[in-house]
Amino acid sequence: MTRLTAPVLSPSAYQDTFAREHLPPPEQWPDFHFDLPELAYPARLNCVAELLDAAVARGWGERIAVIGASERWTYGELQRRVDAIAHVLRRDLGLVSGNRVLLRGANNPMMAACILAVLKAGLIAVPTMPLLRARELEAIAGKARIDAVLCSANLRGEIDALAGPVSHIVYFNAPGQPDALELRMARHTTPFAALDTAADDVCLISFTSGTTGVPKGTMHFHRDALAICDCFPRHTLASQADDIFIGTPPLAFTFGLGGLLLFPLRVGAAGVLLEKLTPDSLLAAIASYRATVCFTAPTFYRQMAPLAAGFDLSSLAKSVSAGEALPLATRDAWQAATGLCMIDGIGATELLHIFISAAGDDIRPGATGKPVPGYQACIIGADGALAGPGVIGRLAVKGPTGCRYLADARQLDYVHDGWNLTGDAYEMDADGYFYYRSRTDDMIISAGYNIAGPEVEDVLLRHPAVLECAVVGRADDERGQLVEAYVIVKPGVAADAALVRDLQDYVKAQIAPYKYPRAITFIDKLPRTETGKLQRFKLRAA
Ligand code: 3UK
Repeated sequence: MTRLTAPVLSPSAYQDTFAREHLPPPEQWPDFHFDLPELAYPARLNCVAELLDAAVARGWGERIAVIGASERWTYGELQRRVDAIAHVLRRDLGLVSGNRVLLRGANNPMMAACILAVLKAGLIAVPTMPLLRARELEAIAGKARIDAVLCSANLRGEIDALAGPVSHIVYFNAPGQPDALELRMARHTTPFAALDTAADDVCLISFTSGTTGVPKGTMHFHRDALAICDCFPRHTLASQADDIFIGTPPLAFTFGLGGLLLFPLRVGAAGVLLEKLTPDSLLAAIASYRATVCFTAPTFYRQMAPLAAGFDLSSLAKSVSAGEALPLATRDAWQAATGLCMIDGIGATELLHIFISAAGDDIRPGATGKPVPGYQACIIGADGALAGPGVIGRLAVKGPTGCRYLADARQLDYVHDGWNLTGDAYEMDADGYFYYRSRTDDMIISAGYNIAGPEVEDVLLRHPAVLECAVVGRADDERGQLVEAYVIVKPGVAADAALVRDLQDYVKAQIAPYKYPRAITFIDKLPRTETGKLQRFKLRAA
């Protein structure tokens, strides 16, 4: 359906008009709402001027902004590095405003400085995950028409292997190398004045960690980068200047970009940026950096829970789980191990960050929560009409951020009637709490019954033999689909026919028997994306 009000954009500050030209047509945009006073942004806005320059002007120059494995930069020091990199990009490389810069690096302070410099200079950041290969990078570089690359030296292999020509490639974290970014930066010691961008100039093209198909680029404005800071962390998480943020999501994933960089900067707090974290090393890092807020995925919490007793986690006040559904079994295990009541939150690359969540006394275990202040959500039933409490339907969301795919017909799938449809099947209760059931296309339909895989997984995860599991629908002649569980057993457990029967009986005793897994396959590893998401389609195809 076409809507009557088309969005009106303010004049762009960009010389290179690629981003504006490749936004979806206005009638395909979601509605945007700025219903909180803090979301009333001025028409000209550079998010890094706000997050960094304004922070220093406010007197936070000596506060710690980012912490890495071997460095600790104040807001002032981060600002000087960001300015030097911005000079390199604009003066040395001659990039013009609106050009796209591909970024490649793991979580570390230089990667953060590079992202901020790109935005401050009026260029558009295209961050990429460290594990991507040349083929995948080429697809992204082609689609976003990359003008330059900033790459961490230890990840240069795949960039050197790129087939297409990129005019500028600069390597960072490369001290001593002849053409390192660090050497170029040393020649620029003057402040860089942030480009006076329009609040609705695109600053970020984030490619979805999508499980299938050609990657989708989601386009976000300068104002969006601030809007996510002024919703979830401000209202739900209630983060403060003395917080120390830590966690695993890559900066190239908007979960990590917000949670480990933008959120701390917005309130004068610090973000710890560490590479290659394991459950063990993250616990050790929380203890040694005295972190107060942790962001990671449910499986990571599940793996950390049994190890937690060995670490001093007394500094940790808040733990945020996102990226995938949080099983109740995992919530309980983490709370038993640490005393912390997990803050679950659903976010999406299309919406930039978390839009439904709950913290503190508002947490209702089993529910993701309620719409974060600034956002609205509802459930759309099979008939396309609004569904009331107790009915499973498609989750629809709107707020200050929303989906704008870079030149992609799939915009029509994600946005309907001004609402963002995330692809999740959800249910609401009479109090307005939202309960995740499954991805819409992962709902298992077996012999006429609708079965949500995550519900069966949650039961299996409570069985003492189960380390991890995934439940999917396998095609079946008789039942349409068959409930199939893939199970990783705990060390020392015999994965045999007796255990299969035991697991099946265990499920039947706790939820409606028709939901029990008729097939159980024991495996060593579940297929996951770099952002920790289970790739159910790979299991279904197995
Ligand atoms: C799923 C969840 C249940 C859900 C993300 C926080 O995950 C993020 O973005 P992606 O684009 O994936 C979005 C999809 O992931 N999901 C995320 N969180 C939850 N399902 N409970 C949750 N708590 O299917 C959603 O549609 O990779 C998460 C912040 C920023 C993000 N980009």
